[in-house]
Amino acid sequence: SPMSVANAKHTVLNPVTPYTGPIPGGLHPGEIIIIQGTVPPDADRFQIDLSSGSSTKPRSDVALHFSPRFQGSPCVVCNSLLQESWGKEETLHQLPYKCGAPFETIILVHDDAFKVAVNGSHLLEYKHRIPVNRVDTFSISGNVRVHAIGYIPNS
Ligand code: 9QG
Repeated sequence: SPMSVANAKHTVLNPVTPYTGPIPGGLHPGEIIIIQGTVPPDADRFQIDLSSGSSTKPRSDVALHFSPRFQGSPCVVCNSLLQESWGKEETLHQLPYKCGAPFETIILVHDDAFKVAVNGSHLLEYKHRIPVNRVDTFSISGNVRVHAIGYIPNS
């Protein structure tokens, strides 16, 4: 059945960006994060990061860096940051976001991968490089307005 922010156990409304906050209870397989927002006109890029802690110095490991890019050849770049180094990028040359338009992004946590859907359609899968049980922090930054972040627990 379709998931919406109405199903969320915890919701963060209209956060100021860049936003970083705790994922309530940490992240577990079966859980879902819903992000509703709007891409401003003339956006270059924004990014969603699921991290292990919120340290900036040294920078915390990022399990999922999800980066829609609007300039040049439109794409979505995913990667992980481990011990302050980026790994190999996984780039999808497809961009379901539109400058000036609202969106809904759903991140589903599976045992082996994150699955990301945008506006009701599956977009990509990203295999875990960092154990999900280390992820406890959500960030969103760049050219984006955020209306709501919802956390839906695994039943
Ligand atoms: O550019 O690519 C993802 O592979 C880098 C960017 C970096 C990431 C990375 O500079 O930018 O997108 O968190 C970061 O440092 C973001 C904002 C090869």
